[in-house]
Amino acid sequence: MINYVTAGESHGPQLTGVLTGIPAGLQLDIDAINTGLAARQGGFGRGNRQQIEHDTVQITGGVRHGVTLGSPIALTIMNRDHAHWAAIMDPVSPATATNTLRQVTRPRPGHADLVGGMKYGHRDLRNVLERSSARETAMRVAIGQICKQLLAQLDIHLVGYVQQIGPKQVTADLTLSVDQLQAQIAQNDLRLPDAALVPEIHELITATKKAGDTLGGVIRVVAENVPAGLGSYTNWDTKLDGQLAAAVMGVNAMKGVEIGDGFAAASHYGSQVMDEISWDEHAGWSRLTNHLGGFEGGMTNGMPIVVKAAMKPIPTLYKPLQSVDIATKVSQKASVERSDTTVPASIVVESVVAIELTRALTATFDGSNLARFQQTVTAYREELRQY
Ligand code: EPS
Repeated sequence: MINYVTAGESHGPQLTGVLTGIPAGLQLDIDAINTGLAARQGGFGRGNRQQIEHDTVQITGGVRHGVTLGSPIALTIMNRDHAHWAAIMDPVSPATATNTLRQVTRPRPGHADLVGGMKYGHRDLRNVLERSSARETAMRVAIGQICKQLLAQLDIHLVGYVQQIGPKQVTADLTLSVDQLQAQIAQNDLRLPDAALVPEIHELITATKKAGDTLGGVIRVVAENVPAGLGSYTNWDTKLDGQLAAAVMGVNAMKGVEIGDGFAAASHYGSQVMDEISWDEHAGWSRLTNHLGGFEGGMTNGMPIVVKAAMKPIPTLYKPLQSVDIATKVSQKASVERSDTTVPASIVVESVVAIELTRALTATFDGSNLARFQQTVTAYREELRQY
């Protein structure tokens, strides 16, 4: 079963990732991983940090001649900005008067600063913000894009896109396929499936930036051709929708997760929400609708998986909010750190969904070797079709 860990501070030397459990024999497309990293960096509303970084992944373990070995995959993404922080973020040299400058003592409301400092006993809140920064999500995207490549070998495809930015909501066609969605979002710099609102949202972002404020939004991820029966109804902690929700909520700034119709289902009648069952020789078992977003009883049901995430506005504001200095206890404005007005978090949410689906598949089927993994999943799909 796959697992992963990331390490690294935002202005430290590098981000590090270790991914275990990817089958041997997967030909990695490094360019595609880097395309995912570029998507995370790009988009309208990004701050100046992204002009410094050109995120590319280096692979230093678990892969030979471009093909996975089945051993842990070690990944590095360099922080170019570290050059400007070399002394202050030096991992080894003892602290001195000069390399501890730029301390942060005025926590930003909504960020991890204050509680992180309280919990870990840091008096310089830089020790918190360096790790809680969304910079870490670069590594999750690299890992997620590797998982996405494995999923593609099973003909499972997914995409994350933006449905809402601030109050501006796109009325997307919910019947679009992953391919169609991918083609649509590639045509604008907001990952929106409908370009009509792009000029309006550009204006909103520009005005928000001018006002020193930030925006949140809603992200939707769709995954197609996921076999039925991943996850389990037998215990609360084996329900895959719960695991997906935890992974999505684990992305910085997420405050809500929905599966399928989510909260809207609560105000409808059961007859409007349950997806009626059908069967045919070719497609096997299916549902006539997909209100439940591909999940019944905590298990995938073979319909497209639909996950939505609500992201709060980025808490780092150029027009800072009220705070209290942790050194003096004097009420002051929060510290101002470089920030973004909006971020392309949909590629991050897409990546963590890819990771959780890969985890579920590798937990269910022997994932030692890609060819065997594919054969086993194909046989399983055939068995379910005939059930
Ligand atoms: C980010 C990198 C960070 C921030 C941002 C996201 O880099 P820096 O602090 O050097 O500007 O731009 O993170 C936050 C503002 C935050 O509050 O976490 C990134 O690479 O996504």
